[in-house]
Amino acid sequence: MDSSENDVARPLLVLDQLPLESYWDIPLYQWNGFWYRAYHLEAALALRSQFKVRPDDIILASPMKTGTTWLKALALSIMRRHCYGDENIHRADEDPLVKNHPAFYVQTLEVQVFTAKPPPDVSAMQSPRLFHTHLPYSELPDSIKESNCKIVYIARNPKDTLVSTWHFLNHLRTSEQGPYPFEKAFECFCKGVSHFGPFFEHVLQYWKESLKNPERILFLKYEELKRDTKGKVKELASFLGRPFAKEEEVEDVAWRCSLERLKNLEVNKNGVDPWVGMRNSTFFRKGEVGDWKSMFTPEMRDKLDEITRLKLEGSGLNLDYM
Ligand code: PAP
Repeated sequence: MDSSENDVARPLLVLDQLPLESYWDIPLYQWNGFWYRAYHLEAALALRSQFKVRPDDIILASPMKTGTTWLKALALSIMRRHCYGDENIHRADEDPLVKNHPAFYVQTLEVQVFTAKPPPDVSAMQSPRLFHTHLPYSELPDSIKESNCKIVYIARNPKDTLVSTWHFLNHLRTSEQGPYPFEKAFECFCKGVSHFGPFFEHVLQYWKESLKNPERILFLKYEELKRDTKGKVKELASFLGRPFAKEEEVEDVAWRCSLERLKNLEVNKNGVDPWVGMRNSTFFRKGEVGDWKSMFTPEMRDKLDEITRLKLEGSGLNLDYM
């Protein structure tokens, strides 16, 4: 983006004309079928009118809490691994992840970039640029949809996504407020009300686009990445045009980006993100498949499984939800 474009007027947003829902006691506004906080929506509109994509940009995309941080770390490590050199394999000193949370390097367009007024000048960034978005496919800027830039999406089973979101959003509550009732969070999720939700429509949009255009959109699943990390890391690197030459390199990237390593880095134990003020540690929790069992009653499980079955029916997508 040229700096002159920073002056482009932001589209006028008349919030009080939009459908409104209270989500975790926070107002969410509906725009073209998806739910947003006011400042995310405003940033999304600025992004749509101002972002100038490059054909070699890489856009990572996800709903909330489906593996964004892991994917950011992996894409960054794959794209930058030539900087480490063979002699640095398994050495941490050249690793940007030691100095900053992955979100510092791969910024979320509608959370970190376009919420600033004016937004930072991303045209100065070296190619290939890496960005992330939580926006649904339909709400991406046309410039991204019409370009050949690569998009990598990560999805996760809905029950673990909800539990992960519940733990994360509780960090934003005061001790007087206490944890938000899980039953209410569950009902919102089932109704489709969540940041950038409905969850299923978000996932299905990217899934359908990835089927239409597999060279351009890679669809990953958190559970598969856990089950076969090295296999999926290789697939990601090949998709990004940076295939691995040696098995050792794959192991190195998988190790650099592992939850165990990132969680225990000083920056992630004690750092705070400069955009929202969240502690970096809140982005690294258990990373377990099936953690939903710690929160769901059998009735909740049956209800969300049935919603999932109906939503995914006929799509060919399996979200490992059973
Ligand atoms: P975001 O969308 O707000 O950026 P995101 O990174 O998608 O959040 O979600 C965090 C989840 O990914 C956490 O899952 P949990 O609550 O079930 O534990 C977090 O533990 C997990 N996570 C973060 N980094 C990694 C990693 N390197 N490997 C595996 N899981 C990870």
